[in-house]
Amino acid sequence: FDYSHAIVRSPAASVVAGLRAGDGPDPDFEALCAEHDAYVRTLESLGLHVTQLPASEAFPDSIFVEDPALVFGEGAIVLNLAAPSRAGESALLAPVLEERFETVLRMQGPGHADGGDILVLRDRVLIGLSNRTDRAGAEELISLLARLGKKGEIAETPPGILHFKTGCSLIDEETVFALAPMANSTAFAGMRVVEVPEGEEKAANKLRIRDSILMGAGFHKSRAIVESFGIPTIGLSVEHIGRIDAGLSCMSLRW
Ligand code: CIR
Repeated sequence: FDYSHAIVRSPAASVVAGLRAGDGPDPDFEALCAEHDAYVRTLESLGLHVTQLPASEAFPDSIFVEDPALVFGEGAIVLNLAAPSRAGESALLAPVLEERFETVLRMQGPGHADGGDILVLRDRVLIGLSNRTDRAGAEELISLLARLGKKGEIAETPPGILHFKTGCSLIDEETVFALAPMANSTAFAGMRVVEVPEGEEKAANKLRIRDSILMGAGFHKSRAIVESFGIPTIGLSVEHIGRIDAGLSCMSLRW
């Protein structure tokens, strides 16, 4: 969690047409920008050096920089995104990573993987299969992770959940906060699993940065659970970001 750097991308006006599974309302552009701004300021206030990339109108979902790449101190991996409207985001981000990392590996396909499906644990990297991450992609990713000295492991994302991390996040290195359908996953073997309270499903995607946890504002039960671990929380509005199926982890790459 001891990150020193983050990359984010400013929202483009096209973000209001971002992908979503349901047919809910569009986000409001100004309100979404305010949510994004507050997020960036929070990362900075926690001591991260944040690079803010320019908005890209051609890619409505490109503010979700977590999905086209995986980054570690040891190097970066450019991923193959499954959603056709997002596929070009990898090429958009790759040069930015080339400038910052000595080692940049690339998925070649034919498989796909989204960063939102990847949960980095202390001793292994979980890759959740989902509508965006297929087995071929996960297997290719395991071999790329091995080149960075990391062990990848395949996990399942329950149906109806966009990304693996839509349904879970870490409280600390031993503790995962997970939606009920994921709580018994064998992927979390050896860890403590705390269930997300009913009615607060959108609180599952939190973000631990150093000694704090960023979480959606208003999820009082979840906040009390997290704080019972002695970790201060920072509540951020995710109402408009949430309208396009996103949460807090999606908006940055951290290392
Ligand atoms: C999408 O469907 O791809 C975007 N509207 C939301 C992506 C959220 N990303 C993430 O959870 N890592």
